[in-house]
Amino acid sequence: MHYVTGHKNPDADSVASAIAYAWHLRATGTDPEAEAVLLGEPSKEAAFLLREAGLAQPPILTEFPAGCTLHIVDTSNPAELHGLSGCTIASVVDHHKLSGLTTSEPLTVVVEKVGCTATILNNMITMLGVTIPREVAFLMLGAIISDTLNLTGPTTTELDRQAVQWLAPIAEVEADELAKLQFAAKSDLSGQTPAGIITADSKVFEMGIEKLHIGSHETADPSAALGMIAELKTALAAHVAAQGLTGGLFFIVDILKSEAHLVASDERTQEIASRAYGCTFPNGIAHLPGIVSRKAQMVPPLQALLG
Ligand SMILES: [Mn+2]
Repeated sequence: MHYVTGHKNPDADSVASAIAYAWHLRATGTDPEAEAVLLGEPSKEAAFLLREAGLAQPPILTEFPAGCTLHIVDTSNPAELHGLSGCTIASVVDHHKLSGLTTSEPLTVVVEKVGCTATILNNMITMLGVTIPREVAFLMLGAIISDTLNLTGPTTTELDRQAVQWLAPIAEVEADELAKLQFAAKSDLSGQTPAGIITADSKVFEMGIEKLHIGSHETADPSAALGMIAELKTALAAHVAAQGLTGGLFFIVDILKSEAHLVASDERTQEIASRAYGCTFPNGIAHLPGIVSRKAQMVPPLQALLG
C-alpha cells in the first residue's frame, strides 16, 4: 500500500495535490504503486472541483494500515494526519511551516514558500517535459485559485501566477470563470450543521499555555454565516469543551471584500483576540479588514502574543 495523502478535513489543495503527486510518482516511476487517498470527506469546494474535472473521488482512509508507505502533501504536521506508527514516510511536498515530523529513514522533502502545494507540483511536473491530463490540470488550477483566493491573498507568489497561466489552457477553462464557480460552491452552507461549519476548515494551534481551535469559512456571501452567528458561537464553545481546548476562534472570511468577521468561543479567548489583532467585539463580532489568510495573518499575531 503506497498512499499519497493530504491533511484531514481535505480541502481543494489536499485533494488536488494528492492526485497530481500520485500521477507524478507513477509517471516518473518513482513509485509505480502510488495511489491518492483522502483522510475524510472532501470540502464542498474540493468535491465541486472533482465533479467538474470529471474525476472520481479518491478513497477515504480512516487510518493508515501498518506497513504502508506514505507520500504526504499540503502538510507535514502529524497532528493533521492519521496515526503514523508503522508507516514509512517516503516524501513530503508542502508549503506550510515545518512542525514536528520525524522519520526513521531518509526521505524526499520539497517545501517551498508559495501559495499552494499544487504550484510546487506544477513546477515538478513541467520539469519532466510531459503534459498532464486535462482533469489533473483542472484540479491543480482549482487548488491554486482556492489557496490564493484567485491570486489576491497575501501568500500569493509569482510562481502561483505563472502556474495559473500555464495550467488554465491545459485545463481548458478561464481562471476567473472557474474562480467564480468554485467560490459559489465554497459559499454554499446548505445541509451543514453549525458544528460542521466551524470545524470544516480548522486547525488546532498550541501557543504557550493555549490550545486554540482556529476555524475559518471562506465565502463570497458572508450573510449566510453571519445570520447564524449565535448558533456558530454555541457550536464553537461546545467543540472547545469537547476537545479539551483552551479556546476557539472562527473567522468568516469575505473573499470578495478581503476582510473577516471574527467570533470567539468565550470572553477569555475574545480578550486574547482583541489584544492580538487590536480589535473590538461590538455585539460579539470583530471586523478585521484585510485579514483572509490563516497561515499569514490569523496565526502570527496570536503566536507573537502567546509565544
Ligand atoms: Mn495548501
